[in-house]
Amino acid sequence: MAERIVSWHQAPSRPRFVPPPGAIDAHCHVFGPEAQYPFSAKAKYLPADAGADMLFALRDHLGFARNVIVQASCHGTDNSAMLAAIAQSDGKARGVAVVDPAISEAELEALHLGGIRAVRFNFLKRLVDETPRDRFLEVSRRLPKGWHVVIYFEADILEELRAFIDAIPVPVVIDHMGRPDVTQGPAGAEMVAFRRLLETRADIHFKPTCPDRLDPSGDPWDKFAAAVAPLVADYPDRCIWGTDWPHPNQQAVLPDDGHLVDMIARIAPTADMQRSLLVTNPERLYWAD
Ligand code: 0GY
Repeated sequence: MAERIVSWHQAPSRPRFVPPPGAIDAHCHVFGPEAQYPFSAKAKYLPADAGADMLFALRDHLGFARNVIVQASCHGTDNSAMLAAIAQSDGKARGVAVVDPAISEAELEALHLGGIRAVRFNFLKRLVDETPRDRFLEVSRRLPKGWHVVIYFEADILEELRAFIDAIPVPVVIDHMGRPDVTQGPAGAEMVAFRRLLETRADIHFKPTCPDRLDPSGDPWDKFAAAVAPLVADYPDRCIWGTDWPHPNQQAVLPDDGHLVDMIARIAPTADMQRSLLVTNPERLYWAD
C-alpha cells in the first residue's frame, strides 16, 4: 500500500483567541477511516486516517462548538465518511458534498436529511479531473431548497469563471478567496480582482482562510493578515471561517491549528465581526433549518 500522508500538526497549541459561543469551524474535512471508507480510485493524494473522533477532539481543543465538513477530493463523490461523521456529531456538524452531476432528486434529498446544505465544485486540476461547467450548472439548478454552491478555484482563472459564477442560481461561497496572491497587500491585483467579483453579486460569500497555503512568509503569516483584514472589514456579513484541518495534502508546512485560530483576531478585530464570521454568517448558510 502506498504511504499515507500525515498533513496535520501532531500537537496544536491552545489558541489565545477565544471563539464566541456557538462558533463554527466552517471549513474542515475527514479522511476515512480508510478501512471503512476507502478513498476514491481517482484520488490525487492518499492521506492517513483523520476521522470524526479526531476532528471533534480538535474542535473542543480549539474552543469551537460546531463544524461544517467539506468533502475532500480524496473521497471523490462518495460522501459516506462525511455523512457518518455528521451522524455522530449530535447535531454539531453539517456538510458540503461533492456529487456526480447526474445525481437523482431522491439522493439529493437523502443528503439533505444527512445534514448536507451545499455542493462543492472544485476547479483545481491538481486535485480533480475536470467536470464540464454546464454539468455543474445543471445540478446547481436542481439543489434542495436553501442549499448553496461552494467553489474552489485559483486566482488565475477568476476572470474566465465570471460567466459561470454569474449563472449559478443559488448563493455562492468561495474557498480561500479563490487563492489570491496575498503578498502584494490589500491593493494587489488579485485581491482587487476578487473584490470586483464580490461586487457583482451580493450573495457571494468567501472564506478568509488558509494563511498556511497563501502566505509563503510563514507563521505568523503577516502578509496574509495585512491583505485580508481590509476585505473582512468591508464585507463582514459575507465571510465564514475554517481551519482547513487536516490540511489536505499539505506536506511542507503543517500549520499549528491554534495559531490559525489566533489569526481570527487579526482579520476580524471586533467582537461584532467575530460573531458574524464565526456564528451568524455560517449559521445562516448551514443551520437555517
Ligand atoms: C482545501 C484545500 C485543498 C484540498 C482539497 O478537496 C481537497 O482535497 O480541498 C488543497 O489541496 O488546496 O480546502 O482543503
